[in-house]
Amino acid sequence: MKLIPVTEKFSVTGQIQPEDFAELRRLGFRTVINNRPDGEEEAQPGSAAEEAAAKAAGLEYVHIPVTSTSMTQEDARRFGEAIIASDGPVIAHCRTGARAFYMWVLAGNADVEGFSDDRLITTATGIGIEPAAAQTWLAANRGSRSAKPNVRGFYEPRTGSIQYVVSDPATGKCAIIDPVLDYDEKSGATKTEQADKLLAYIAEEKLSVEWILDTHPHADHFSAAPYLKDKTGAPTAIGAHVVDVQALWKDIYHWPDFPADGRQWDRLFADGDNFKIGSIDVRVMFSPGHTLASVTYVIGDAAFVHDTLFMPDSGTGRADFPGGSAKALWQSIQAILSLPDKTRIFTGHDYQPDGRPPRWESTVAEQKAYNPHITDQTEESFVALREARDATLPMPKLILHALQVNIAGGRLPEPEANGRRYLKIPLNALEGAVW
Ligand SMILES: N[C@@H](CCC(=O)N[C@@H](CS)C(=O)NCC(=O)O)C(=O)O
Ligand SMILES: [Fe+2]
Repeated sequence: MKLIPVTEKFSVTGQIQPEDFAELRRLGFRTVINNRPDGEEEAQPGSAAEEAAAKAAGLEYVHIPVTSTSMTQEDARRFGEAIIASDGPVIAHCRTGARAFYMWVLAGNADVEGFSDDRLITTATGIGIEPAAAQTWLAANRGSRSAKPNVRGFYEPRTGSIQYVVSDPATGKCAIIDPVLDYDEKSGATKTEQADKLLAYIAEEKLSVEWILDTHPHADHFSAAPYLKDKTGAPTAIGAHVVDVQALWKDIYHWPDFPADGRQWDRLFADGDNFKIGSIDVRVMFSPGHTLASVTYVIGDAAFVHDTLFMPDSGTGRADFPGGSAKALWQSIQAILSLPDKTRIFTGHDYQPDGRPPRWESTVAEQKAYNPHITDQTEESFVALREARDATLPMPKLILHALQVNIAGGRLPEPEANGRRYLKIPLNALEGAVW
């Protein structure tokens, strides 16, 4: 068995035998991916035998059969997900290791890990692929695809929210993430200053908006998604579990006729859904815990993690809103941290501890090393810490204002007969009063 490490988490090898699986487990692997269709040659053990051997050795097993001419986007997506889902090193094999290696590249890992073509060719050569063949394959399949989007964050100081414009430098296409509609609760006034700033940047940079995305139904501000859709014509989207949040809050507001089916957005994303911003692949990860519907958008090498992880000096988002769960939040955070160490992490809020200037960008490696809610924590200790802290936090001052707007996709309530819009505030509906 010749194992070829590609990264710390990922290695490839040629055909392995059932008796090798225990040794792989001993070497620290947690998942085996088999990229060979059954029956390529007589001596091959076959997927069923490999699966049984993996089970016996305590390894996860994933079969994604491909040939060198039939590697699809969907295969690559499943391959990438199997790596993310694994709680430790992954070994992928085919006959020689070449297909497994190419699948790793197709799944976008080489871009995220910052591998140059030269480094990929060196790795390919170690697997036994001719350098010229590797070069030709990379030119055809890696191409000029940019996986490093430009990310511009716009800090909104009233609620400490960060809004993002994420663009593909190759095509000028962009997405807006978590835009804020300004609201002054003291006077009841709304305005579009924040959203207009995003539009001004988009115009200045000559970008074209492909998506208006929310990571979750926000509890502290109104979403400006409908305003921006009016201005740009771009579709709006959110995580598919928003219907669960709608069901929960329609009761709190006593709106029996509220359509809790997500029709308020153009698209609802399920876990693992893929789409593109220009030429850059986007993957949606379901990240519940802070809310029932939260999602992370992984856009090239950048993950928009909203209120799961804050900056490493600020810990994590709270998990005590209706439908929140510290345990689910821990699991969502683990999935985010299993992205490559260099992944850029963009958080949804910054509350400026000790009055430092607002910051919103970190990396997976920095989070693992410096976030006290992560470093040396177990699920149990995190849940205890999170719940203890949540017990001290008052509800966000706008939670009752914001949810009724945000479960309607950010639309303000319909005007009454006098042409004026009114919010509805339920009394004694939420736990967590701090007197
Ligand atoms: N003081 C803020 C608190 C907002 C808040 O609760 N933010 C959520 C994210 S939506 C959070 O996770 N906060 C964590 C914390 O305050 O430690 C307000 O009233 O708006
Ligand atoms: Fe939030």
